[in-house]
Amino acid sequence: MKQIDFTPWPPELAKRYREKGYWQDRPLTSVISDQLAQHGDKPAVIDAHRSLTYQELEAYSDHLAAYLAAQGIQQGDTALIQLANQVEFYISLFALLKLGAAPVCALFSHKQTEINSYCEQLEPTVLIVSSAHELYRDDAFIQTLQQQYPSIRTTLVDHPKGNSLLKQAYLQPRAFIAPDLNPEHVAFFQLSGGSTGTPKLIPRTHNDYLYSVVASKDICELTEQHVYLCALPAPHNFPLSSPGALGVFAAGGTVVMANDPSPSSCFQLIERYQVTHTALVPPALQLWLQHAPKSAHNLQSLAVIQVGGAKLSLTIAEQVKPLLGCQLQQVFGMAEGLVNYTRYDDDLWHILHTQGRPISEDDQIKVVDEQGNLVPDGEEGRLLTRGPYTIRGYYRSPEHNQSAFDEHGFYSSGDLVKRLPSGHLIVTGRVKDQINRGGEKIAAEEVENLLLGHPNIQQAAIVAMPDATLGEKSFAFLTGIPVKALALRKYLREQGIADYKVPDKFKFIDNLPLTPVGKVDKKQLRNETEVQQPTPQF
Ligand code: AMP
Ligand code: DBH
Repeated sequence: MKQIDFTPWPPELAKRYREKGYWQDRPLTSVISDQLAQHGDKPAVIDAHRSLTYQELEAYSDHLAAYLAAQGIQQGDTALIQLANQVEFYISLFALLKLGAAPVCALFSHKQTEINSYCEQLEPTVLIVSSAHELYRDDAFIQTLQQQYPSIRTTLVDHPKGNSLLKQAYLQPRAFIAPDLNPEHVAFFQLSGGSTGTPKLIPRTHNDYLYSVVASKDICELTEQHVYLCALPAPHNFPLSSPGALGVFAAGGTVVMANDPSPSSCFQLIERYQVTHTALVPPALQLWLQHAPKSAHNLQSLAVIQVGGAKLSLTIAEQVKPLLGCQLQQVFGMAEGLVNYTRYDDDLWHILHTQGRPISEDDQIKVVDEQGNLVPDGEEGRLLTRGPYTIRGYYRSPEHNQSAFDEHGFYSSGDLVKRLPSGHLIVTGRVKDQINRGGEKIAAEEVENLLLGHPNIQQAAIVAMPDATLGEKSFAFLTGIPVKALALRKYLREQGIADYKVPDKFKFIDNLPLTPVGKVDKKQLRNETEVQQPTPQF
């Protein structure tokens, strides 16, 4: 039987995680199968077009798994899903999980460059995509992928409104004979925001992910009464697992899917389905705060808004209760593992000022200085972590793993934090070469490499510049023969990268500033972006 590569936890830690009951040796799909006896008839998930009970979600994912098995897809294979926020996302994810064919779930905003990189790394056997995405409006891109990656045997395209091969495959009853899965093995791949040239894949096992989901569900006290609005892109680790849709399923609750996190998409759904919980990035929360006071929709059912993905400012945090009438929960997580939550019974200061504390008492945290020495509580340092649901290595990236993990297997997230005596963390900055554009992560190197492909460009350095709404925007400093920003945007779009990765600003300069050791001095460039900002007028 083929097995998907991943870096295992050392046996003594694996033993501990089992003994402490974190690893249950159960498949990730148990989040739905466990509900069938008691909540089989309850709505599990609702989108703009349909509503599925737990029984239907289980049956449809079985049918689709049986269909794929009949096509020769088997345990140890890999797959790629690119769907919008629609019930088919969970049907497809669960079908592939049941088969033991590990999918990567691309964000809907991803384009050729990202999809090619995932296919290159995974050699998937299955593609499940939506014709609502510009890449799949016709067959051209799919054919290119099939030629380039002969591993692809089955492609199922969904059409949002009409019938589709995907819908036929899951609606048509077929008996599914489930293979024996090893919950220690890879269930699926998460996406890293990354800081390198190619987007790294994160292998997550059944055991580690299920633990993070169930423990998150318990921290957030979810029950079958709760209704969760999935407003962020469904594959993202936050709305999938913190506690996200999987946590809501594990509690027997209902997931309502919004097309996007805007107030115009979400407020009506909150009222209509009496939504109790949701998860937002800070810029979306800001829009909600602006629109809620004048909205005709009744938002009273909302009990908790989780906010994470990027740093939430204190002034915004303070407005949640007064303007939305619900509890704020800060969440600081990463697709690589570690997730921190403020707890409902934390005092107000910790809820407003910190990004929470880890899920597990076995989440080990080190805060270190540049030499790797531990710094005392309350002082800023780099965050290192390992634990029962934090990966020990990226997929097939031995070189990058050398620097991303220390010799004791601690993952270096690239975040600067302060730890308080209570265990809460405050995110104070970042050392990784990344821009966090309102929760959407941009690996500077990936976009710099694309820009270097332009004939006029000699050098490229992308840094974050402060932005009132998004927290950060991206600023590209370039050397070479000047090209207009419009032309550079067009060039990058032609390369097929997600729109959010296209720099917000471009500037040609004579030379990039260098540090004493001769590396591009991004700190100086960041200072330069602040100079560019208009001074606020009072
Ligand atoms: P990724 O590794 O792409 O899943 O992105 C995770 C990163 O997002 C973290 O390492 C942080 O840099 C950032 N992040 C997530 N949540 C928060 C938060 N609540 N506050 C500040 N930064 C955050
Ligand atoms: O930004 C993230 O990646 C993130 C934020 C909140 C995350 O992965 C999570 C919670 O699980």
